[in-house]
Amino acid sequence: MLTRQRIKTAVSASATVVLVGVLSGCTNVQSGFLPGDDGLTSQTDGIRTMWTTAWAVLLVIGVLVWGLIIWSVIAYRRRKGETGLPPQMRYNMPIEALYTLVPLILIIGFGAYTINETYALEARADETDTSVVHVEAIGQQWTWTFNYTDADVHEPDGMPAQYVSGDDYDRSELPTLWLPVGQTVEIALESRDVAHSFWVPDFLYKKDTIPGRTNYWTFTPQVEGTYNGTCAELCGEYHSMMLFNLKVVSVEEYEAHLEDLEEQGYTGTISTEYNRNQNLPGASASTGAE
Ligand SMILES: [Cu+2]
Repeated sequence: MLTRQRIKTAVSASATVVLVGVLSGCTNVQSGFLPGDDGLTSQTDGIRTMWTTAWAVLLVIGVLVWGLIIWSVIAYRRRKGETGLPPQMRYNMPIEALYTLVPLILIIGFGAYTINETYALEARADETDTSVVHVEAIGQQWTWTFNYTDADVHEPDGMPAQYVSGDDYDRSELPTLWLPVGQTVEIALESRDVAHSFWVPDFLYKKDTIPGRTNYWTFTPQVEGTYNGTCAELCGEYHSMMLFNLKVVSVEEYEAHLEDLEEQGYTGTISTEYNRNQNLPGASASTGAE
């Protein structure tokens, strides 16, 4: 009896700890412990919902499994005076059917959900839609080039983050990509040298820039603000300095910024002419015979 009492106390104590933990981190639980606020882009809410749904489902299953393990360890432990093996059972059809079916349903469910969400995230803009804003982000060791393809202007040369001491650096000196709020944007992602990755943590999405190919990220920024961006692919010695700003502004401010760039002489785009790789697959290789 005493043991049963102890088990009850232990169970209710751990339940209290879990509950307090969950309640005290309530806002974090709602955000799924992910960065950024709701609705920052047309994609963030879908990504956040997928993340939190997956965690919720798996946590329920986890609690069930851990509970069953702990219960059976305690309930079927060897008692005083017991010898030999416990009764050996061969199989239990209903339980075997259950633990085959439940994982199957889970895998199919998660698979379908993920594929669906991925197709939505990867959808390109309609080519005939003239309202879509086209920009180009080119990764290079260890900074970014930003071209505004529609307006045929570019941002000034980017610089790797200049650390003053420790993690201290001036964000205002980082290359900055401006985007208009509420407009669908298609970012063409390219690389001049090795694989990099264009990552805006608050937007809950990142995409690699691969030498020799163009990736696209199509979305609508929905909230004005300046967001931190970084390279998410270990790309060499100064990878950690490969930072940028993403500035989401009103359409008027965006237009004014493009005009500014033009007036300051940042016309044209800095495109593939500065790529370092000359030996990409499919490139017409100049042979040694020449
Ligand atoms: Cu990089």
